[in-house]
Amino acid sequence: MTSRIKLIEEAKKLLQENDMGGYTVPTHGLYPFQWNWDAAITALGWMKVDEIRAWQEIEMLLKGQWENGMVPHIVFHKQVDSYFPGADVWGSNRELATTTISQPPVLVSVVKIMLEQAKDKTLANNKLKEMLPSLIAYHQWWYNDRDPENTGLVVSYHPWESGMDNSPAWDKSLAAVPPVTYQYKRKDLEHVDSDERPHASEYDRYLFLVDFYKKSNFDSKVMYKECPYKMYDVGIISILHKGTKDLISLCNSFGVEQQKIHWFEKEYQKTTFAIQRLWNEEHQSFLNTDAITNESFPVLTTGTMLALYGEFANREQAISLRALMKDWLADTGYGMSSTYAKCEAYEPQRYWRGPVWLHINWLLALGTDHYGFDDESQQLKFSSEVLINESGYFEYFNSETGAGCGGGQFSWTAAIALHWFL
Ligand code: 9WN
Repeated sequence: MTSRIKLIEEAKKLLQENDMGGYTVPTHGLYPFQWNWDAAITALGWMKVDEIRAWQEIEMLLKGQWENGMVPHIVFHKQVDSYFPGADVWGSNRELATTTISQPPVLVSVVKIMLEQAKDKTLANNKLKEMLPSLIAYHQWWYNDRDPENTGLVVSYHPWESGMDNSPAWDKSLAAVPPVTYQYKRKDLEHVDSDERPHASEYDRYLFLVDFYKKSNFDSKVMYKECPYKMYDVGIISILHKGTKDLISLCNSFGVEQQKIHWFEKEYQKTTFAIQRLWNEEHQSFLNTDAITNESFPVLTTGTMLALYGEFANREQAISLRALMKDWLADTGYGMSSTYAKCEAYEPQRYWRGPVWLHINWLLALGTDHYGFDDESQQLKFSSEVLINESGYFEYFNSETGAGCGGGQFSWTAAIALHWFL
């Protein structure tokens, strides 16, 4: 058992060691650039070390924002060879190279927490005034580009966009994407054991999608019409929804014109109704659904449970989800396994098919707090603390043994520990 003071010192040191001068790599080697949702979560950790540096993390991420408002999933601030697929493969053709998809938009909600927790209020208010137009543009992009038919549900174009890359929820839809047939060399396997990473058959399709965006010239109309992978991802929709609620609140506090606020309120309302289409009576859960075939997947994941964080569940649905969560937590000892252990596809060690991720435990705890499910919230927090005490700051953890997996010295794990319980 490591002492609390030592854990705090280690977490702070870790952030400083992963600092590349304004942005933080998730971990050296395996992920040598700035990732979208990692940056947001890492900024929460920086708030406990250096507030100026925390705001800078967000500013650096926003440097990669596209003119259409998209905040990309990776910003390639510097050329580094230890990651595949790098900037050249994505072919964004921008002065500051980026990938051409986004990631779960937790950014606005994090910025709101930073503002609330800031000790230096003048700094926080000034930063917020500066960045609010970019945050507004980011959320407008999601609704305009990813829901051009006004269904109330945005779509995602890539498992990488979900942040939960090889979740079994994507298996069937990804299998329908053609594989690339050329040779390429993965770099992730030089850093991490292959039994913790996605299979080659998945990478072949991940790359097909990257090539498809390039061939479409990143034209949003072409991509919406022809992308061979389109998912109603409950995780993304929930995170976006909560973000929009927070954005409306920020816009009100900072005097943004009413017309803009009303536009977001309408989008918010639309999604509140539309999400009910994804509720499945038999499984008593919201289910990820293929937006091309309309098939929904009865694979229960932490992504589907994020509906609690999105505050989508009505009272009855919330009670069902609570019962499911109780059972889920009882099956494994360290918080929420990324896939429910009773699902056939569950694997305790393989990346997003079973392991526990600390930032997801935290998001789910915020969801349970919203519904007043105190026992589950405390359990999530307690088991997350146990993981850190026993295993340290790993990327993710074996859901049955608690052993650290993937990359070590991992920024978002340390940041969540600093923000949440240290
Ligand atoms: C692809 C950086 C990222 C996280 C994702 C996680 C993993 C990348 C990869 O690492 O994805 O984006 O190459 O495996 O799945 O959630 O943001 O930590």
